[in-house]
Amino acid sequence: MPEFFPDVPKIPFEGPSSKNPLAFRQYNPDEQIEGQRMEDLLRFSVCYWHTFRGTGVDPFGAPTLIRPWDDGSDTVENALKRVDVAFEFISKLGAPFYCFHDRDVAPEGATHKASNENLDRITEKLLEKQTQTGIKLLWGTANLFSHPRYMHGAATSCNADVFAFAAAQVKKAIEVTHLLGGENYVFWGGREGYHNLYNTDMQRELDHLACFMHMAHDHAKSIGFTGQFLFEPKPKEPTKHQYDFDAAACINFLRAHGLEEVVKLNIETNHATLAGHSMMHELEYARIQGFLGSIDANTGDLLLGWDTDQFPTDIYLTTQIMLVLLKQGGLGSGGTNFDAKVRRESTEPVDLFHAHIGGMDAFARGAKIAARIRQDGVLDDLVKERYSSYDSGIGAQIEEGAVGFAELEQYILDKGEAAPNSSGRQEYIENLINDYL
Ligand code: XUL
Ligand code: CO
Repeated sequence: MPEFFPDVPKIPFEGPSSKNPLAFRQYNPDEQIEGQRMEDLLRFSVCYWHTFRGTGVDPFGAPTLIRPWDDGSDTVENALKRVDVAFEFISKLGAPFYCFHDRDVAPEGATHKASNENLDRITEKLLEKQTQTGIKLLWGTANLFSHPRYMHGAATSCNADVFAFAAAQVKKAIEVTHLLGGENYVFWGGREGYHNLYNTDMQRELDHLACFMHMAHDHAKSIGFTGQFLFEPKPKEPTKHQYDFDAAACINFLRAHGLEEVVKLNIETNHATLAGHSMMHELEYARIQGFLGSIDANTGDLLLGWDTDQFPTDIYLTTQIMLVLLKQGGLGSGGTNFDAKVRRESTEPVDLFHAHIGGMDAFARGAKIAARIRQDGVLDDLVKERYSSYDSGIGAQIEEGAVGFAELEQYILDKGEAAPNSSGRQEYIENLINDYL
């Protein structure tokens, strides 16, 4: 079997003093963090779409990325070869998982039947490679946005035939995910949103989306697929308004349509920032309500307003993410999927390794920092102290539901004025965090 990355060995852990660009400085799979192996806590995943299908094309220019193994055709032969490339890459990197959309791995055919046959051929090879290498499928999904039929959306399309086509496609994608032992199945809204409310029946579109997800869940159950369903928030792009805008909108949608028991969220950094939130906010909001399922690890650019899907290298960001993930005790069946692409100027195959090594090291470092912060209890102590007025007296009575407005009015009439506020100490806390970085 020819090697596609002949100059790259299996990436070793060499520790912080290493000068080897093809080594981990921080990510050491067996190292324990809060009683879990780093590999089991972080559950890194390589995404098929950016890493093996990205070409460097952008709205202003042609492909730039050099991928010697790829003949550029959308054929089954080329797709089969890419499977070898992908598993060599993921094995050498040492990531335990990968993720894909149906159309990333296999070409769309002239009919749904032909597409399914293509997918079956590739799935067979994916399964063989998974068995050979031990690499597992974190999640599968269906591409319901690239084909022109999905121009008005898929489950929210005004065209019922398109809804039916999308259903057929997701049925197959769930079956393939099940066959490959996928641990989750993702719904990212793609074109489920609108550009213009004058021509949109929002109520009907949202009802259709809910009906679609119920059908998906019914089918998953009927074939014995027990993987976690995940809904991925994103506020805009490609539509002006995506229905899965942010964690709050998604959770509301799921609860309003009786899907809260069967769907959690897959939260992506660049989507959080597009929605005007920090990633930490989105994670914490989802976590406190029991909806934090998995993450798409990437980052946007502070100066650009679109979904740049860059690899995460900011230690503040990864520390904040890990503070929330550790509070939850990890991601369960979820993982840390690099939904990120190398810049179109990073043209060589080896750049894919630099990108993933950097992302994995940034997360490992963030995890270690977050664990130290948690071990010292500095934030816990500060937060506990800040809310201590609710631990006894009137505060405890409020939390217990033992008082109402009348009792609280009497309390204030008797007291005259509220107790003085203490300092929020924001700058002190920010300095404290810096001490750990
Ligand atoms: C798009 C995006 C998707 C989903 C899977 O912005 O994040 O790749 O992660 O469909
Ligand atoms: Co994503």
